[in-house]
Amino acid sequence: MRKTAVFIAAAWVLFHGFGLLAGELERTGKADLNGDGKSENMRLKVEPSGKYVLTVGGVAMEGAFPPLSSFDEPTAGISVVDVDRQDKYKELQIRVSSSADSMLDARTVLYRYDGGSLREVLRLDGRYLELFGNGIVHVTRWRGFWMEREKYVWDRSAQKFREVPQAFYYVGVEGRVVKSFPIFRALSGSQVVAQLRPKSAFLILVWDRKSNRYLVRSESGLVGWARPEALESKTSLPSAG
Ligand SMILES: [Ca+2]
Ligand SMILES: [Ca+2]
Repeated sequence: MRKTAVFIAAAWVLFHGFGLLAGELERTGKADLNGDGKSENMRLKVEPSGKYVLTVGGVAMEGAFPPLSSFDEPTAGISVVDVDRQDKYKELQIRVSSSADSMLDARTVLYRYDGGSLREVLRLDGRYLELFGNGIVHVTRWRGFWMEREKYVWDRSAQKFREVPQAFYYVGVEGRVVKSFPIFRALSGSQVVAQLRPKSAFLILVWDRKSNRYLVRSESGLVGWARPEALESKTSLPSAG
């Protein structure tokens, strides 16, 4: 893990939530976001509905987070991150999450402030963001029994993030067969490689995004594609639930 790169150059301005029963969450901070040597005042106000107002250097912007599954003990935070150390800007990250599920219930938005306007550059719901400071970010999403990892790169000329798609997404989760199910030769079609035997172990290698199929290696070393329904209903996966 490249832990040292996580939130590099980040300065958490205010972080912890407070336990108001109703009403808004408010966070304030001060930082130079556009590299002109002068600090901007920053303020985030979030309503329980998820609507928010972000004010930076006198520029106000309204937005909305998708509702959290629980607004019990919500936290809100603003922080300064550096997407790309090669440019003069720093980005403002705003985030709300609930105590119910800190990953699924996390809403994150990155903004860039150029001195006159605020622009959204990345929005993540239920996903974690890792910044490396060189324009590369990793976005991680919990998919029930595994973590999907996506890569995005900051395009300097277009001033936005672009995804770097992968052929497949690494899963690397072991499980055990409860009820027999087939693994298939191809992503589509019905040519069966093997019927996995009850109580046998298997390894899920990768996921194909387009077809939503998982490549599985059987206990005896055969490889084929499995349907997600089979993995969800006919197996025991250690991290499920
Ligand atoms: Ca400034
Ligand atoms: Ca920068």
